[in-house]
Amino acid sequence: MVKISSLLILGAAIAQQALASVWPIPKVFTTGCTNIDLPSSCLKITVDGCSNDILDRAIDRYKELILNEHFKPPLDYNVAPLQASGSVQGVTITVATKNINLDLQTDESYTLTVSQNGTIAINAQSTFGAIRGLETLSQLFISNQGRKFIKNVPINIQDSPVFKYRGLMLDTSRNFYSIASIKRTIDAMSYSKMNVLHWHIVDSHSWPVEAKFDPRLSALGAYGPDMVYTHKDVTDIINYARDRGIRVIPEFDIPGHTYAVGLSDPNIMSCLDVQPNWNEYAAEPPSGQLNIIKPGARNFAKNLVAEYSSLFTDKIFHVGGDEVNLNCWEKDPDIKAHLAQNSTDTVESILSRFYANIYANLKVNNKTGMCWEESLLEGIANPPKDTIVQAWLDEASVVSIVKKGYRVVASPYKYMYLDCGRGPWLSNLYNGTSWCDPFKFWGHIYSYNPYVNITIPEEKALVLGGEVVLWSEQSDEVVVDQLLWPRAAAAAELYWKGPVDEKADMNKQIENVSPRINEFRFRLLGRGISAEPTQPLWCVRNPG
Ligand code: CP6
Repeated sequence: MVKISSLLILGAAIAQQALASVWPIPKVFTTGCTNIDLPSSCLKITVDGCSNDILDRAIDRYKELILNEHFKPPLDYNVAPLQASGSVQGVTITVATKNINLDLQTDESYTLTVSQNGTIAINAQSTFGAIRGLETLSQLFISNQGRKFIKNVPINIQDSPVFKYRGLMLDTSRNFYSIASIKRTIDAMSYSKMNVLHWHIVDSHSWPVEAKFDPRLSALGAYGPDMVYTHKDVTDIINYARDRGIRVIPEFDIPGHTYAVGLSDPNIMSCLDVQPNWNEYAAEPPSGQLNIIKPGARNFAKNLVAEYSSLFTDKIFHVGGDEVNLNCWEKDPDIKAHLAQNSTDTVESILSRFYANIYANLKVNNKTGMCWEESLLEGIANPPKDTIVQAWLDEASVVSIVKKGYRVVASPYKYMYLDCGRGPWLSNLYNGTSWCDPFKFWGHIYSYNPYVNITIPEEKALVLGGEVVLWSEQSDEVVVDQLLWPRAAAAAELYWKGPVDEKADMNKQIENVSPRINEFRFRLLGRGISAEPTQPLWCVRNPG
């Protein structure tokens, strides 16, 4: 009995090895022991059943990628020449439905079979499932002695994600990111099967997006005329992401983190640019929050939600709500005057009405709201129950959010903040370490379990998934690849295949995965993503 079970475990280990370079690892797969090659510079991919522009473009992309990519496992100079017992004949894709909606219902499951006679089949319920299958197929190819092979054929893969929401947040306010670098990030997300780009597009430091309702916002709030995303740019990015099965969820962070709004309309602001004791008014300088008592501020929020609800086509609209500072409003002369006249009001009740107004605007524009977890604290905001709440303060927040009945996206900063570990950006923020130090290595990200202390199935169902987050006080397009990759891919696999077994030895599990994330890092390099190394090449030369 002992023998049989250990043989089974050994068998599973060999099967894992056989799909060495696929990231994230598919849910279920079996492999064989022959190889097939890709004989010519031509790969036939045909669609059986429902096709559409998105799938047609994906097929063209993956054809190009498979034909042009020459992925070799690192240090393969000693690898024996592979023999092929057959050749790829072609790929047939079958998609069951015409549905091309990208939302929490999108079915990303697929099956992929590679048979010994060289026929390859991808079956999926939706276009986006087929695109996930094409990505996996592309990662099965390896180069050997100038030829391309799929090893360990026949291969049978049945794959689907555990979590519906596998996101990455990019902050384009603190520093600017070119459209090319955003698209490159979307490419890398698609290579690791992530499906949400959370675009934290504005913040206190700059307003880099065109606003038709008030052109001054970008004219005065952006870092320069060449650092503005026009409506056309935004649509271009949304379409680019959608082609890769990635939703774009915009965040317009209000009422805090809004100093840049004051550059065009200081009248609707409170505690604007308080110096030098900004820290009594804001989490970081420059201070400034919308003046929640002013009709002009309410109107600003209304116009903002209206304009960007139609520009950003996703159903979900993130309204921020993080790190508001009540002291900012308590010291505001307009608010003080209002409170003197209205004895039943408080700063909290004014803020509560302001939030209610924001959520009413979202409803008018047919959006589902998303917010940072502070909106649930102290019962001020009371967002509608269908609002998605993003947890970042603590792992335990995920539990308290689902206990309140809200759906949650997990981004605990101790695991998911990728900008951490590079010290302070302002000398007066210095207190030994700063922000979210230390740096999070990929294995730490990988070890996170969003289900910790959540056992009831109904509560587990409220955990939609998670997000890695790149704040940009100290990052821009020059360093974005190194900061995101391959660490974001660690989160991508965690949310695709589910968390690792907490009861098993965590170090051992991370060690088992490390050769594969290392290979994925080299695959990213080959695809133009400047991912950072995770280990010395020595580990490749001396495995185990
Ligand atoms: N900007 C905004 C930030 C942060 C948040 N919101 C932040 C806070 C603490 C750390 C890192 C980033 N820079 N708008 C919090 C959600 Cl440690």
